[in-house]
Amino acid sequence: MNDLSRRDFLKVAGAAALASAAAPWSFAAEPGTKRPNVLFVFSDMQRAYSMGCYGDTNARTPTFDAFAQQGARLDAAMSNTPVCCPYRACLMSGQYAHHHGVMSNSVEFRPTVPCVAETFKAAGYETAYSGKWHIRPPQDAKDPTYGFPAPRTEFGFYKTDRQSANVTEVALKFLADKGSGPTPWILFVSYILPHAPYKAPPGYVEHFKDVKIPPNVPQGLSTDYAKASLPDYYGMIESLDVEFNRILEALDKAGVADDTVVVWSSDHGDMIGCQGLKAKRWPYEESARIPFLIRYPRAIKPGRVIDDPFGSADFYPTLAGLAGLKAPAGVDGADYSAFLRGETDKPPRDYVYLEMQYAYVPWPGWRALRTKQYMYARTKDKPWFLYDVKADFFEQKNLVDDPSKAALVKEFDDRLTSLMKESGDSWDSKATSGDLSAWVPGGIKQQSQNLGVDFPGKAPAAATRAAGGGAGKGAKREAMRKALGEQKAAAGQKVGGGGRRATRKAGAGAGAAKGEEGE
Ligand SMILES: [Ca+2]
Repeated sequence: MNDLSRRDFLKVAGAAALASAAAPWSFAAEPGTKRPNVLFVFSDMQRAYSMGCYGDTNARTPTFDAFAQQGARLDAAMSNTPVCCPYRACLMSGQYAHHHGVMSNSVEFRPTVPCVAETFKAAGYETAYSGKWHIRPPQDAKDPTYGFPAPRTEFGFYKTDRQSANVTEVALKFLADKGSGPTPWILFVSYILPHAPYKAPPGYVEHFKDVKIPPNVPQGLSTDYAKASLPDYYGMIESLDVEFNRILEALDKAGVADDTVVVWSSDHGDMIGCQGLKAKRWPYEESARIPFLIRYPRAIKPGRVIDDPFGSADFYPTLAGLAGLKAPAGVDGADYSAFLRGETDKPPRDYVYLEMQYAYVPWPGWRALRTKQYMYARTKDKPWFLYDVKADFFEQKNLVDDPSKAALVKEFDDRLTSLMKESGDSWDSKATSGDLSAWVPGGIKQQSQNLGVDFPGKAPAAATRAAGGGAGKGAKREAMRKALGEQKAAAGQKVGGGGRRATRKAGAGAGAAKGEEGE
């Protein structure tokens, strides 16, 4: 450790307790030592700006906030394709959607590389998975789980279960049985919360009665929608904070916290009225930017904050790198492990490439490029937006038509075009399986999930009227009733209910569940 890093460490660590730990992170990966365990915990539909450690004063997240101080907080972690199945396929394979095939939900996963659990298993790791899977199948023991245990085994629990405790229990049992054993392990824990429907477990929503609405939520329908949704959204996140604490305590009890790489992240975010939009599949920060907190006392400096872009395709090669393993050739992601360990100041890439073929904008969707300072997105037809996310956190000033930024827009556009080409993506990229008829031009998914704003493609007439486009109160009431009614209807559904049938449904892809639950 050089003097500079020691000074930095002491500055951030501060507390005597940490100082007395003799900076264990400086003694990384000695040859011949046991490889670290990996505990990857993630939620569903949790945007980065939803926790105290990410600056959100609405949130009550003491465990996440303390955890962020114990490791690194990544401030530009992005979901390469911010919707359920594409993200999960990306997480497992380290490949972009146009390579692993899952460009939308309900599409067959066709990785052309060994997946993350296969790589760890081949290196002698024990593997385990608990919670929402959503890459079909697995339905029974013969179905592939890409290196994880078969379904319905003790540590192969593939269930979309809104009772988070059920998912946690499997993890706690694993940590008690295997946590301190001689074999290194990799455990994924996958929660469905805070996914819509917005319904917090009992006892939480009361904490968020005075929730503040973000400044990029337009007045009117969008604000009403955010007010109706956010208290439960934050309540669900607080309940996850409690679950995560249970897991961390079990890890401590097993005595292997220093020997384990622990991550908290999410598959994508949720607009909840920001920009006048709902849900995900959007290139805006609330949809595409995800939390990523990582702790590994033997190699990652506590309290580090990283604003370099880091994408979900990078997770697999990076976790492998932290364990001294190598992801196979053919993954699209890059290995950030040397950067996270502080061995270099330069990350392997300075951008994240984002793609969404099946988007709420007209076919064939959008592509985007996130750098440390900017987010640039375009549709096939034209540039859509350029935001300076450093200066304009809530993306309220679109620079794409600003004459003084014309050269910058062109630079981003050229770069995005060449990245598309380099990686073999194109505006003609199409999924090769699954029923995607709802997404083709004129399909029912086009131009939905908006609360009356204008975006590429024409907004539905009803929503335009409701946003104040000349219609009366009746139309507005109707649009609000519809927006909130969809939520209530979804809340009333039995989701991933229980037993064999529910497990099959959860594993069977988006077509298995109604409405947003499938995403
Ligand atoms: Ca999701």
